[in-house]
Amino acid sequence: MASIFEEIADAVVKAESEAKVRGLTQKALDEGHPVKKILEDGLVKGMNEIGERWKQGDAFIPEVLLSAEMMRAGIDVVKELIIRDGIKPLGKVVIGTVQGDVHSIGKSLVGMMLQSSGFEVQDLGVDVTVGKFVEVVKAQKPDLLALSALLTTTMPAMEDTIKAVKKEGLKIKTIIGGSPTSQVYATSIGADGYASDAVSAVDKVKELLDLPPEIRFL
Ligand code: B12
Repeated sequence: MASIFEEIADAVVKAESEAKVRGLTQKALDEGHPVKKILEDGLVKGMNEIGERWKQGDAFIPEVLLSAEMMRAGIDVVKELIIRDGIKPLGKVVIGTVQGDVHSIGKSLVGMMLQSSGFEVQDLGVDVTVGKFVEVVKAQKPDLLALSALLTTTMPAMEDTIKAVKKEGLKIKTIIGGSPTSQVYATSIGADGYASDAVSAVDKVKELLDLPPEIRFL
């Protein structure tokens, strides 16, 4: 018989309904299992599995996004306990698509993968002005700022944002991505990192924050 953790992971992968994931997560809590185990062996495990399938070409983006919704529903159930148990995120990330650009799918995937790997992610959405990025970074003091651009015409907004954040003297790592960008471009605008897809983005963020590659929730 499958364990409750396997059931949760399976429900995230299959993404039948949020209610099912919520119910199973609550059941695991009622049975007295630790939140960390519910996260690591259930919700996050399921999310990682769908991420792996996508990487191998065995799952498509809508399926990944749906599973992410399932994971979020489960996390909602354990949220208060996460805080109570003092489970700390690996770091805080602010992500957004830069000014003038409304492409959201890749950015959301990156944010979601980071979240399922244990980072606290604040997604500012699309068409985010330089001023908004600076304002949020000043207020939230995240460890890392992640910028997405899908248009060649909006790439310069990445440079403007990085320059503006640095000008404020804020100590923060930056990573960029999106199809027209590259490592060469990242270096040229002073970004600390670049990644070509959501899975390698997680590895790169860990590297930038000096975290070991295999680490999950602290
Ligand atoms: C869907 C789409 C749209 C949708 C967006 C809907 C949405 N909610 O996102 C709509 C219809 C709104 C749209 C509009 C436009 N689009 Co459009 N769009 C696309 C399309 C078909 C797919 C993009 C996508 O979602 N890909 C799937 C995701 C998963 O991939 P991704 O975005 O590349 O993200 C991955 C990586 O790049 C990386 N990544 C992404 N962000 C980040 C961030 C970080 C920090 C990191 C580390 C990694 C990372 O990881 C992601 C996951 O693996 C592309 C063509 C294509 N095949 O790419 C054109 C494309 C991007 N669009 C294009 C254009 C021109 C436009 C318009 C100007 C069209 C018009 N004339 O109106 C408008 C611009 C609107 C605006 N101001 O932004 C061009 C851009 C050309 C260029 N190089 O400048 C493309 C390439 C199409 C083309 N071949 O001409 N578009």
